[in-house]
Amino acid sequence: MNQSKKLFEQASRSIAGGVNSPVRAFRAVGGNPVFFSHAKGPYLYDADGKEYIDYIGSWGPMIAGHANPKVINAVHEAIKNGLSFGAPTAIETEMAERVKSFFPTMQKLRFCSSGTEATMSAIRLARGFTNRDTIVKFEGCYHGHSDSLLVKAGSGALTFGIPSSPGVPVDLAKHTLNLPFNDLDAAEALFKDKGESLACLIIEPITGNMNMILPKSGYLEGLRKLCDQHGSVMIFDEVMTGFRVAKGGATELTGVKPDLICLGKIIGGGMPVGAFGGRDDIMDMLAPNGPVYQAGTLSGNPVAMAAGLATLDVIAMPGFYESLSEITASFSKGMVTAAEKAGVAMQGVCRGGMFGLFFADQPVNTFAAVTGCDEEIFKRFFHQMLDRGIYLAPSMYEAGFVSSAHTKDDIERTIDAAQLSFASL
Ligand code: KE4
Repeated sequence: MNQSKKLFEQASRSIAGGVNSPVRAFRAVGGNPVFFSHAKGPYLYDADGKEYIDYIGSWGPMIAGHANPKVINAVHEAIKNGLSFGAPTAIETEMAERVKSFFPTMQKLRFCSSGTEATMSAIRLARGFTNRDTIVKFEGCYHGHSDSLLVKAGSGALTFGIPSSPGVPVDLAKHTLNLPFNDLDAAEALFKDKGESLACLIIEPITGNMNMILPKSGYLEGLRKLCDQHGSVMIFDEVMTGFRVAKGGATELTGVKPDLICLGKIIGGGMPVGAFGGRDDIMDMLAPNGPVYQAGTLSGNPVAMAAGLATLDVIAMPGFYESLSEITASFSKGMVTAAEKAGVAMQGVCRGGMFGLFFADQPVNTFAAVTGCDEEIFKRFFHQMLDRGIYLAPSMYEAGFVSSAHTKDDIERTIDAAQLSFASL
């Protein structure tokens, strides 16, 4: 019996579902999750010592590759000074100023310890700033697991939301409305009907949780205009896309200026860091300056800040995004070409170090189109690639990631494995 299977059985006796986050359990693809013992550069090593080329990167943070020496050294140095003070440190200010240099619309920000905290806090802030309760999210977008954001569309986009998880009160869920992503007409209809009651809209400007979908031309600009017309706060959830699709995330790529931005993943370089920030007048509503409460014991933790800063040093190097975009594009093109040669319909999209692959014969730009992709083929492909030492996200709804540590040889090995896998589907 392989070590991962044994470890999973043992974990399942003490940890709910055997994992500390559901997607890791392989439920969407079947089989047992792989347990890893260590990682280096683009590679993960499982409990049996088998090497994998990693295209998840811990769900985004590991853009500089696993165990990047610069990041490891920075953490080693920080740890010598102690782990946590629960009091302000200069490194938090240094990190805040550095983040603002990547995201100039963030006039002020606050650190927290996860993307969930960042988005949960941002919508509370928007509700407090506007004195409105109703928020808008987009079907297929995921913003972490706070109650107001675990809500799906009711019978129609214009009706109140319903909980997408037990434990979320119906009375709370009704304050969250869902719109279809990339449908500006639907957004205009909702704002026409309810605009004056909408505290905010929160969106993944380039989605990653219904796999990777780019906004249609003019879509985000249209949402920006609606928020301006109705006094609603525009929140970009860049937890995944921030520092990933470009140095300044989707905000830089699209040129649309949100009122608040939520960050996570890469900002911590693998350590627990989230952040939210934006317009001064909104952020000044946050305690202790203002009445909107938000807090966190380990927020701005100096060791996590050191990991984040070192990671931002790496990605700020000249040419970083040019070479990352180039190798990611070669990966995406190679996968689609290999699929075509095997007579398998596949669509590919990528920006910066993020990619989306769809088993579909047409480009995918809506949630409905994603759900129409061939999940059975995806599952078989996932396991074929896993057997060949290629670690893709265990869900067809997840985007994938390339790091600066991936080499042309890694991409060639991946495409070779894909050719064999497509032929065996
Ligand atoms: P965390 O609380 O997991 O740090 O961040 C939540 C979050 C918020 N916003 C976006 C756009 C996100 O993608 C996420 C988390 N992403 C998932 C994967 N799609 C993390 C993996 C997991 O849940 O284990």
